[in-house]
Amino acid sequence: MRTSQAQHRSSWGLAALGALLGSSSSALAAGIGQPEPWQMNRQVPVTVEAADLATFENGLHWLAFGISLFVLALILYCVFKFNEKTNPTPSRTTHNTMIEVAWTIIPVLILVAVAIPSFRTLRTQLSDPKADVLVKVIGHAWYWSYEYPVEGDKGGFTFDANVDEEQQPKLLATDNDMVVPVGKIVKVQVTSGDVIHSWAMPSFGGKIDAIPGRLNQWWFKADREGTYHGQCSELCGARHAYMPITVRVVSEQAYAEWLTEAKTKYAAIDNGARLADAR
Ligand SMILES: [Cu+2]
Repeated sequence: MRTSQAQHRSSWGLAALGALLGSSSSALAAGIGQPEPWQMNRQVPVTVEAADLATFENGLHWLAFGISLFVLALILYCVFKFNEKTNPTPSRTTHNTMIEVAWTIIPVLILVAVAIPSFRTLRTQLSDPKADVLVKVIGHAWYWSYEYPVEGDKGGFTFDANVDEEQQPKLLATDNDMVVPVGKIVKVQVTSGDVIHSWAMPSFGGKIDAIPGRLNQWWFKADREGTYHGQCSELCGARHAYMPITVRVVSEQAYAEWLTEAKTKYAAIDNGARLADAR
């Protein structure tokens, strides 16, 4: 009876553990292009840079975990080995050159090891590759506008993207989306018309400030078609939380079709072609 009870209990325990692991692994699996409830990790990366960032971040977590364990072990060692009872007459040592050199050099080496992949990622992000598509992004209180400059017979329009509160995902959808082709280098030139905003796209692994009077630049190459959501990430005022970013990554053909459509659609709204031509 006792055995069967114990077995019963342990099987319940296993089931609970399984459920916990299952739920935590689903909590770890983040959404594509948008956050998910109970998400613990980054959103699924769709650019090489975003994947690099995720790998780098995971590595850092393990490193910090290892260092914490080491420090905890040292503390426990001191607590048990050098307490009043086990060590009634403490040593009066005040200096130990070897240890002092080691605890200076080793952290420096760790930081240098961390800096190498960090600077490498930063250098890639801030490099200036030849763009296939250029989009000018302007932050306003509290919406974004996008300009597609004239390129041959294409482009030459501008449009605003306001939050669409009727659409899902809630507060992440916009009435007009920025559209770019898949697998192409998209350069965004980011500025602001009023206060500082920040154009952030988690799935692309990037974020860049939109500063009035300054033109910031960033690029991405999305490897996967889909709809990706981001948000203004610089506290910019009352409706800061209501200026989402939606980027639709589509096939080259769909992009060409959208360009033609958009030129007519947005020119009809606010004479965007004339505005973009003037710049
Ligand atoms: Cu903002």
